Amino acid sequence: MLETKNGMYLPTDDFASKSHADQATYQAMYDSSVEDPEGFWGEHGRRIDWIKPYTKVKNTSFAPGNIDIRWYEDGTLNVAANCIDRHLETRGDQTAIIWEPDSPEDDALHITYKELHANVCKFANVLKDMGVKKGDRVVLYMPMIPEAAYAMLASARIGAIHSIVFAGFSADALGARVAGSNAKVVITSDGAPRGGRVTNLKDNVNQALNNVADDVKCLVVRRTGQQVAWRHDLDVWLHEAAQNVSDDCPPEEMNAEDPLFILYTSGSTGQPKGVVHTTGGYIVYASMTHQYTFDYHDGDVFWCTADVGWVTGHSYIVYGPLANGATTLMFEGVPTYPDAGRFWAVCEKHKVNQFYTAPTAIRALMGKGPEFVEKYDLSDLKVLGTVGEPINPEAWNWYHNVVGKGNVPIVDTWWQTETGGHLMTPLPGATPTKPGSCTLPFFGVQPVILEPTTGEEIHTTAAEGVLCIKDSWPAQMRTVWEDHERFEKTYFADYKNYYFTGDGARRDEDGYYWITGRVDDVINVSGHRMGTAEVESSLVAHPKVAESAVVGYPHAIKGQGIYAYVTLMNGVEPSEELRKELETWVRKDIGPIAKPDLIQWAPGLPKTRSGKIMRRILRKIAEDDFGALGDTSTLAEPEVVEDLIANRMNRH
Ligand code: 6R9
Repeated sequence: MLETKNGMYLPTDDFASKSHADQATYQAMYDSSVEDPEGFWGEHGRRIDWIKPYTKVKNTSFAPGNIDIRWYEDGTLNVAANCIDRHLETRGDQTAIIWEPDSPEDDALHITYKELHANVCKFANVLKDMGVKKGDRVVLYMPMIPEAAYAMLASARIGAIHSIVFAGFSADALGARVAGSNAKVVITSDGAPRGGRVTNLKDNVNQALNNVADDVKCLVVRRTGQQVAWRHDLDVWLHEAAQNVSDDCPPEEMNAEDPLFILYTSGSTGQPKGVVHTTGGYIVYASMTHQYTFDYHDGDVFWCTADVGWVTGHSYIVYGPLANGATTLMFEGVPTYPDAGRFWAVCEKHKVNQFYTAPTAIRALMGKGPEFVEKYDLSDLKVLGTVGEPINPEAWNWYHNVVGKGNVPIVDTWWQTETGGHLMTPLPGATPTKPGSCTLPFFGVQPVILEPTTGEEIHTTAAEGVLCIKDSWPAQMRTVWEDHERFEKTYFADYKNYYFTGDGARRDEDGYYWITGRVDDVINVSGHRMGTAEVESSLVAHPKVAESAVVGYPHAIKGQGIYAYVTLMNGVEPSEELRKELETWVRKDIGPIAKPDLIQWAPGLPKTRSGKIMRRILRKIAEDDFGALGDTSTLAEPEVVEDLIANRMNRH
């Protein structure tokens, strides 16, 4: 049992002594990382193999009008070589990837580093044969199969920039991202089995490409063997093309600041933006956080349950673990198939040592009862992690007591697509934890809390406000794809000289951080970021919809649910059929994760006299907390609020 003191769970002496960092080591390393970032990152950059070693470490500016972020800018390297080739001599026969398929009836795969090398090289040569060159964009729309990792690493190997679109996104969303990055090739599979059902990925790709361009090629992995509509001039089967290519492909020499990948993410305004991560700083930081946050040691089996379509899958299924020569587990399925014990069955089967998942999954499984966990031997677990949203203490305690049997440290990792890796997290051998707090910053990270309206930094230990970061860290995003102005506007304009996270936070009297949620119009549904503006623009694109406002509301499993207020066109009658139609519309337009949970027919929306929708009021009504609506005196038509309250959809 972990001992507690003042409500904090303490690392055991035994764990601390074997860990990469105990409390004293963390403190010493943290202090040196902020006092001398050049020296610190100069030293730790050498955890990566460079082709041409860097002489410059940090060259970063958050100054208004000159947002410029460079790390290791004169060094050259290849990320795939760091994730594969450099391990061949020492661990060529060690398993690099354990693949657990959707159905427990099917065999798992164990792919060694040698096999990974051959598979990635072949994949890279196939991409080259399809005309992909250094700097070209490649879009991945893939199930969780080893080929998704091969495709990422093959792109990195030849210097192509990958952009992964989560396979749960619709054909339309996929099309927009292919067009947005002007991609040459889309990589997909025939179908994607998940939870016993199959999504027809190739069909979605055909539909997406039909609307976008007529010269984008498609590389198809055979996963299910189902029939697919084939475009004879543009489609290539991987298994056929791979027969004719060599299993060796020399890695391209990349500059540290060459882009490694683009990943689209939702913001408070407009359509999702392409977050750009580069090569050197990203891989240094992904590998270092993977090692320290999870206290990963040689021989451990590491499992991150995310999808490679999200940043967590990029940094902690593929890049961080493989750069460290780890054994990383990739799971194709879902936590509740064939039953709610699947996660724990997989942990037992593959003797998982570090397990990393999202609070939404924990809450869903918690509701099914402890018996699904108790059936399995989880004694190999050494560290449990969470990511994606604040974890409520109830879920934290269940994770701690039922999964960890009271003696496995939990790391609550706070970070973002934009940050590339963990920014705040406990280290399991160093940091006493408090349920619900992401505790303290990682090396080199300087969080600050600002007063929201004045933008002044609050210097007292206990503080609450908006969360910003004072200085750069190596895996920080560098720009928005082809829109540096949007980068500056989104992250550096509201609070000058700081990186603005979009999150609110509280710092307690021990200096521990508690994320209070987004302060912008982004909602977090099952750990997935969704811009309310995106759902609104989808709804208003429907011919029967005049206007719409979307807000989040507390949801027991998902964290937040999507609540849509919809004003219909004159003469259109609300009906259950129309409600279904709108749900399907958004699902098709963006993807299943954007489907509104609740739709309220709103004859009018509360607006200021200047026509601004008062979202604060809409949030309160959606939360069923309309007793405290605050100041409504600036409303143009106060009576619309009465109607919205009377017909609210979420009643406790
Ligand atoms: C990695 C990832 C980022 C947003 C972030 C915050 C929320 C993530 C969290 C957390 C509280 C944690 N978030 N981890 N909130 N505690 N441990 O999730 O990236 O999809 O870009 O989302 O998620 O609001 O700003 P991304």
